[in-house]
Amino acid sequence: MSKTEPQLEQIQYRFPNGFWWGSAASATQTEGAAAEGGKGKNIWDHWYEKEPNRFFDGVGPEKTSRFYETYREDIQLMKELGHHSFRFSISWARLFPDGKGRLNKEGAAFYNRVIDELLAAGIEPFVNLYHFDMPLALQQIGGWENRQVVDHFASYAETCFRLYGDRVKKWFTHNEPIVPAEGGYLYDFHYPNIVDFQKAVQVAYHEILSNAKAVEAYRRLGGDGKIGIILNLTPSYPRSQHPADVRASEIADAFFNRSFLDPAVKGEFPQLLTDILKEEGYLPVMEEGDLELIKNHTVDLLGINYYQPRRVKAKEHLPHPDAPFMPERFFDHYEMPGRKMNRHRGWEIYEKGIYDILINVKENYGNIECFISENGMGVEGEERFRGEDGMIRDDYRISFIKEHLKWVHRAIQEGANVKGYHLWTFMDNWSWTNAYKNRYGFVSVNLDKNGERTIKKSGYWFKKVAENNGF
Ligand code: BGP
Repeated sequence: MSKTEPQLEQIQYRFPNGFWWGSAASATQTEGAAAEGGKGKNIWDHWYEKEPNRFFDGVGPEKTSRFYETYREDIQLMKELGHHSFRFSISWARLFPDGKGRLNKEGAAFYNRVIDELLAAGIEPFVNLYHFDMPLALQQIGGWENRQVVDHFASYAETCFRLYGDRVKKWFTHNEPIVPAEGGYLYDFHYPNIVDFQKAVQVAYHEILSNAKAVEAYRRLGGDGKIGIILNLTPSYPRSQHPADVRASEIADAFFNRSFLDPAVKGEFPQLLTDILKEEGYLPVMEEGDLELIKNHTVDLLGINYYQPRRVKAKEHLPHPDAPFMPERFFDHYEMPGRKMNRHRGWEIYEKGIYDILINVKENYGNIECFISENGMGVEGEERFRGEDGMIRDDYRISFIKEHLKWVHRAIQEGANVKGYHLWTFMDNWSWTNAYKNRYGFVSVNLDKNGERTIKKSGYWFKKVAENNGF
């Protein structure tokens, strides 16, 4: 060690006691064993069978990172990295192969083992119920388009609370519920690849209703933990302060953030969004009592996923009058010159965005208890950073996390009620249609060596951050 190097690490950014350091993952992206253990098919299994070409390098969801087999070893690695908490999702089709009716006992037992193993390792399980993975049998009756699916979801949620609620104290109804609506019904990046604004609105509305019904079930059963929702909040920045640019950003914000944030946290829909849907003739079909149910069943805890901002400007060209109706009828995307990019994923990196979200939640959403439930950097070709000792030196990921954490720290100093930080993700996993193109993990997964795990430099760094409660 050189003389100039400090002997003791200086902690410049210290976080509140008990801050939750950990990571997040989802069932379809990690478990593999897609056709094993009695699991039913979900939309990913089905879509891949139909159109394998839609997936990077033709890699599908059948094996992914094999967590179904290796969860014990993986949880030991989490422990080694000093994780306090870990969020995973339950695969609806593993628990209910048809989405409803018969419970698959083998699937139920698997999640029991995962939960017990986490607890034995001193890691708190955060359990999410829906992460983009509609059981195929329910998609065949319309998925979230069909109101019956809302009730099937509520009974699935209730089953989970009964099975695991004695040990799981942090529940989440949905992860990024806007994604199934925009991916599946507007922008063609999720099954069923429909482009239909009216259906997208109905899907989103049903997801919101299903959140309220699950919250209702949790409270009715006397759940003694917290129930929340995880939203991807993308702050909408206008190109300029010109009123037309500002208006464009407010509308984008209403469509993409407030659409879920307002009903989940405040129990009501933003007026601006309701006005637009009414005026354009796209209000969803609702039933009597729905709005009251939503009003009375808001979440206790908000998970915030943050990757990138959304920059917009006033429209420059009017859309063709016959073109399908899209949110982009009200704004254009704006490519800010000189923006910092993660070119592998094509996403802008704007660290201050995380602070802006937290301050918005503090000021406009009653400072609800929240945490960063996902943040991370997907990088292609990380093997080139592997040293002779076998470790991937992902310094770019360490600085990505640090720069975001500095802003989280500042928000805390200004009173934001943020309780933790979870990286996306623990170990490299299957990124939907990007499959294994971009790697996000603290731990690498070598697909050529039967999924061999090795801890990356960021994993060791994060371990110290968790131990020191700061950096
Ligand atoms: C979020 C999802 C995750 C994860 C992550 C990274 O939207 O909740 O499931 O995949 O984004 O994005 P991607 O995998 O598309 O690169």
